[in-house]
Amino acid sequence: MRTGYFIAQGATESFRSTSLTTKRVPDVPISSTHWGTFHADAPDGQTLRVTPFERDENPSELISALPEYRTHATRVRRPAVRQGWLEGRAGDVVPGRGADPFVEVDWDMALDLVAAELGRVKQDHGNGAIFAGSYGWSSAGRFHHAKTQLKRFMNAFGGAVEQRDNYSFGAGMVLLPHVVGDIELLYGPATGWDAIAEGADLFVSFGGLPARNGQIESGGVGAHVQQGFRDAFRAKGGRFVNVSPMRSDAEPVDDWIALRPGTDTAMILALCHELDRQGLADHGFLARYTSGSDRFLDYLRNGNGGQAFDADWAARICDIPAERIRSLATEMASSRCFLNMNWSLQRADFGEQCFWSCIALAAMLGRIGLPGQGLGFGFGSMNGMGNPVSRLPSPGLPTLSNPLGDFIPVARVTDYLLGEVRDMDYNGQRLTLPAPRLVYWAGGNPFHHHQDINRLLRGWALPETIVVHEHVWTATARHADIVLPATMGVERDDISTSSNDRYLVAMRKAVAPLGEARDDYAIFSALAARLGIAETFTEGRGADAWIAFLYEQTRGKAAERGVDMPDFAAWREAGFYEKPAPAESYTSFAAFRRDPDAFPLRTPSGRIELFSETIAGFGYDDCPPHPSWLPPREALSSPRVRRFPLHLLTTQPAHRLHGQLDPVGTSRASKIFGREPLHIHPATAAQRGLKEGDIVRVWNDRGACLAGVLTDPAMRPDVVRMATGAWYDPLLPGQPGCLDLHGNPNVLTHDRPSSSLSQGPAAQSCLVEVEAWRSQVPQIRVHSAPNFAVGRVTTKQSRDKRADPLPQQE
Ligand SMILES: Nc1nc2c(c(=O)[nH]1)N[C@H]1C(S)=C(S)[C@@H](COP(=O)(O)OP(=O)(O)OC[C@H]3O[C@@H](n4cnc5c(=O)[nH]c(N)nc54)[C@H](O)[C@@H]3O)O[C@H]1N2
Ligand SMILES: Nc1nc2c(c(=O)[nH]1)N[C@H]1C(S)=C(S)[C@@H](COP(=O)(O)OP(=O)(O)OC[C@H]3O[C@@H](n4cnc5c(=O)[nH]c(N)nc54)[C@H](O)[C@@H]3O)O[C@H]1N2
Ligand SMILES: [Mo]
Repeated sequence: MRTGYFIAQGATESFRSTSLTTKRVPDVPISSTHWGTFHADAPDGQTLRVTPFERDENPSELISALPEYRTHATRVRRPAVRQGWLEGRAGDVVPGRGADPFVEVDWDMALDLVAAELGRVKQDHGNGAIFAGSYGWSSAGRFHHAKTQLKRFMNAFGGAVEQRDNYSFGAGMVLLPHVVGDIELLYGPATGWDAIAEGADLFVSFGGLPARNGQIESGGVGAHVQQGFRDAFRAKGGRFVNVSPMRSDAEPVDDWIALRPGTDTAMILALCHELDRQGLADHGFLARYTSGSDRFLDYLRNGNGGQAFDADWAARICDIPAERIRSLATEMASSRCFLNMNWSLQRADFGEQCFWSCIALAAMLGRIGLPGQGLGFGFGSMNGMGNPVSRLPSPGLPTLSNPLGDFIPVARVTDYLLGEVRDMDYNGQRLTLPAPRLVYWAGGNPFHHHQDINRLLRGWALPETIVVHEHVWTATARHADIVLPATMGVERDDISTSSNDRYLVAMRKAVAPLGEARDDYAIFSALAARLGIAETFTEGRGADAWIAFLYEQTRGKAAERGVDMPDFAAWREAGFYEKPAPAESYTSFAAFRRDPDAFPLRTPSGRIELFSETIAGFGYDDCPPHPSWLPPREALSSPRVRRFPLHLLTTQPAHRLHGQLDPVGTSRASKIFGREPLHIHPATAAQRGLKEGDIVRVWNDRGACLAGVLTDPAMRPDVVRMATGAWYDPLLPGQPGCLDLHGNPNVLTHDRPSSSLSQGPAAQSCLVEVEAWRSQVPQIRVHSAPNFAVGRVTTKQSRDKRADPLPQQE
């Protein structure tokens, strides 16, 4: 490890990013990840040296973990097959997934097995029996994006069942087109921080602006800008109000309103009610720019069974003073106000309602479309929200079309595995799908991302075959039948960029692939050759040719928009291309505000819909046609609180990206006796006889995990918090319901949908209890290599038993 990198000492949540040097190492290849861009080389051919990108003022410490990660014991070095599966018969469901040892095999055998399985399932059951949704973040480069590679491969093969929407903002993504016509508010272009600094003086953020989340941007971060923009806003005298169960969500902060989680909709309805009551609502705006405001106002005034949605009502639900709600309403109405709500809030029971009510509040304030005012979603969720960037098309591997067209909403994966997608409501449709027989995952980690892992395990046991490409032995890889080792970003050339980032980085291979790892593209090309679809999949291009082709294609599209990019060779030589700053600062809905007839929204009314006839037509009890308060099924207000009195929030991890980097560097250093920290108020800990550093069991009726106590006085005493991403490490592998030794909070969360509209994930609605762990603390095993059966088996015997490999066709 190079000196100068900050390594977290002990179990704190504090992390710094600025201690990394930004000195340029001349002529060292550049590369990029979702957490930053850097120069990297390996003079000894093994050990990476990394230095942050010279244009990044505030690089993330996460890049310092990469050298150790690349060669870590958990790296998948060779193709491996689950022993029980290998010895089983094709078409059988062989028990033992997650528990059996693996047998390492050579590439030819592994590829023959996968090709034979794909061929068999397609022939016997059709492409609809294959599930290749493969949700997950993969790596930053746009060509070697594993999930996209898989999609293209499967489409070339005749299609497979896919996943729609995402875990990040699944509920918002389905709702927003009904309300404002598209999803720009969610992922940009968003109102620029430059516009906010000029145009706003009050920034109210539901869920704060956690600096930890600003380390990340999907597709690759060139420069980390979030903290700089926030500081600039405050330096200009902007006031910052954090509405969140946790103060640490926004430091520094001028005001902290510590409401109960899952109650923001109640608080916002009360703010709306207060604006209406005090005559502060902008009725001119409502009349001109919205439709259905009369229905919404009627609901606010009378819709609560005779009880007004007023500040006194909300105060009881949110557990904040009614006076503070009233004063905030006045403060908002008398300020140039920008509202932000983080994505996390809609990852909850009836998560659509908080986003919709936030839009209603902004509409009642009447500032939508004024420079730097109005609202946005996710400014505290990722680095690039509000980053002023010219919109250029991003390069991406074309996925071909899926002749099947079948999909599941992303978070319904366990229902689907269990065969329970029957007449399922989804955004006005009804979905019915049989359970899959073959599951294929590349670039994602369902044992990280999905809720209620014990239920997932029951579904995961049912397919005949599960294939995973991975570069590390995640829990998902450990629960697969065939695991193919994939290269990491630093081991290949690529193009990294994100629509919310200024840079297009010419990623260069810094080091040879570890062990026998191959690019996903090489793996799929070899499978395609075996299956007779090589030409369709590759179009005759190798990886180098594709990267040059995709870059030049992007450059051509940029030229059509009057932007002149360097040619491929010049771009590579420079290492990156910086997109030009936009000509003027951007505010969401500015054109619509200027002239709503000339620039109508793509909603049925052309206006912001505060009542949606379309959603009314769906008739969903759990998603009414206007912003509404529906008490969450699981929250501090639900009866369940008598058994499980603490609300668990599962936030994004400061020290890693999801499950990526978990066993190394600052992630490992942040653990307590190797367990994931549980953030808990000191009084709540004391009530249970717990102190800092103790090991606890966190549990409810869905599961239990171990964790380490980290006290934090600046959070609500009835809320606890665990970051996502500790690799699932079951006491009894393969057995649903057993203790997770490590601290993966998804053994505790429920996987019921946010609503019938979106079927989105609702992880934040979760109650738990915490108690001291008095037994011996078992060892973590998931940060070591899995169990391998002795020797490398290439015997024809087991191969022949499985299936005859298809003949090579290249
Ligand atoms: N309880 C709870 N759960 C949550 C959330 C929450 O707030 N609470 N948040 C959710 C959200 S927003 C998200 S986005 C998801 C994230 O869930 P995921 O995206 O599934 O998490 P990652 O750990 O990023 O998984 C990506 C995997 O791809 C692998 N990978 C990386 N590069 C490559 C490659 O080039 N080839 C191959 N074959 N594999 C590669 C990595 O090793 C890693 O295991 O989690 C969700 N889960
Ligand atoms: N370091 C790091 N950064 C990341 C990621 C990562 O893995 N690591 N993942 C990235 C990804 S994929 C995504 S989608 C984004 C997600 O971004 P978010 O979903 O916004 O992130 P979270 O950390 O889940 O939540 C943000 C804050 O919302 C607050 N919050 C939770 N529930 C409530 C509530 O009911 N009311 C209020 N008012 N506040 C609440 C929590 O205190 C939390 O700190 O993060 C991205 N950034
Ligand atoms: Mo996400």
